[in-house]
Order: sequence, then structure tokens, then C-alpha cells
Amino acid sequence: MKMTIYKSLEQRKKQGVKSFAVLIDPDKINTPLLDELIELSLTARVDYFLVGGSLVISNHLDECVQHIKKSCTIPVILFPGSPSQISKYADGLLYLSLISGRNPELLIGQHVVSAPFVKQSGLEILSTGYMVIDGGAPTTVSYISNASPVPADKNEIAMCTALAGEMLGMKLIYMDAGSGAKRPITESMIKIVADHIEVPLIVGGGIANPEKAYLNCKAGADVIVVGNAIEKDESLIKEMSDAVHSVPI
Ligand code: 1GP
Repeated sequence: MKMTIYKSLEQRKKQGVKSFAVLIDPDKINTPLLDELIELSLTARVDYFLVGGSLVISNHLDECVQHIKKSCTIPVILFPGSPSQISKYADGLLYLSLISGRNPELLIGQHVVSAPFVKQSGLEILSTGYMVIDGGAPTTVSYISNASPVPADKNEIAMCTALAGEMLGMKLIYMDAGSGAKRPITESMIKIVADHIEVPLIVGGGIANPEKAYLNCKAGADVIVVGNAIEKDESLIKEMSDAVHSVPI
């Protein structure tokens, strides 16, 4: 039987194996570019594709996911900016609750409205405590979510938020400085969060070089997500993936 995404994440965490995920925004990609990205990702042994964005304006989502699925076996996980960003062709869905914010719509409201539709999709649901951390610039996610991020130097707030999310039953914690963040999340914040939770920890936002990806993993991140830096320089896929996979077990 095929191992579920969550089982594999749990197993990798237990073994200390780190994962590298490439974020694809369906609005920013066309078929030739996607083909190139898939090719590079296969060579680089990328572990997951995350597909989504805070705003998906076009309706390319299904097309984009189907194209990836027919080209390779790298699992596709949806990272939706809104409940409309669901594609049944993906493997899993980060079912995000914005636990760092105090906007009831993004904590539970939108989930209630879309629950039957999400259930029907047949996707593997990965309940995720989503934490936006201040990355030094107002990002789309902080504007759209109408919720203030955790201040970048308030490590204890981040730790308590993640801990509460885990105790509420969330299966993953995702700390995000926002796409294109000027300042990525500090290693000290990642470390204190990682030290206090048992579920896999995803970290993303503004990770611009392989060194930072490596240091984040050393600090305790289990999955590193990179979008922007790769859009600018695709050769970083291999360097980043190698850095993440070189963290000693
Ligand atoms: C954003 O964590 C992701 O939600 C990735 O951010 O695009 O800055 O790599 P970047």
C-alpha cells in the first residue's frame, strides 16, 4: 500500500531526515517553465511540490497539478490561499488554520463553509497550524489575512502558539515569513519551536540561499519550502536540495 504523505513526514522526522519542497504558484508559471522545473526537481531529488499562492487569479490550478502528476512521482501538496484553491488531482492538502492571527474566518470560518467540498475531494488532509512570522515587509499573506504576524524577535510567542496548535490536534506546524520576505525566520525562533513540539515543522518565506536552508534544518526545521529564490534562479533548486539533504542525521 502507498504510504500517505503524513506517514512519510512522520517517519522522516523520526529518522532525522530533512525534506525540501519547491513552491509553485500557478499564476506565475507556464507549461515550458513547469517542465523545466520538474526536470530540475527530479535531478535535485526534491521531496515535495507545494502548489498555491495567497492569490490565485488564473484558473490554472487543475491544469498545473495534472501536468505535474503526469510528468513525475513527486507528491503534490496544495498550499491554498483560499478555499477555492482545491484540485482533486493533487495528493494532499495543507488544511491551514491561521493560528498566529485572530481572524476567526481563517481560524475556522472558511473551513466550515468549505468542509463538504474538501471532504469530497478525496485529498489527504494535513491539518496544519499556520503561523505567519514578521518578515520585515508586508506580504500578501499578512494583508489578505488581515492579521498581524508574530513579531520576528518574539520567540516565546511563536513557541507558545505552536505548542497550542499541537495540543489542539494539528498534525503539522508551518512557520512562514511570507513569500519574498526580506528577513527569513531566525534560527533561534525555529529552534525554540522545534524543541517544544513533536509534529513535523515546515519553514518557509524569504529563504534565499542554501546556507540558510541548511541552518534552518540544523535548528530543527523538518521541511524547507522555497518559492521566490527559485523563480529568480532555477539552479538554486539543486543547491538548496543538496544542502537540506546534507544535514547529518
Ligand atoms: C511562502 O513559505 C513560502 O508562503 C515560500 O516563500 O517564496 O519567499 O520562498 P518564498
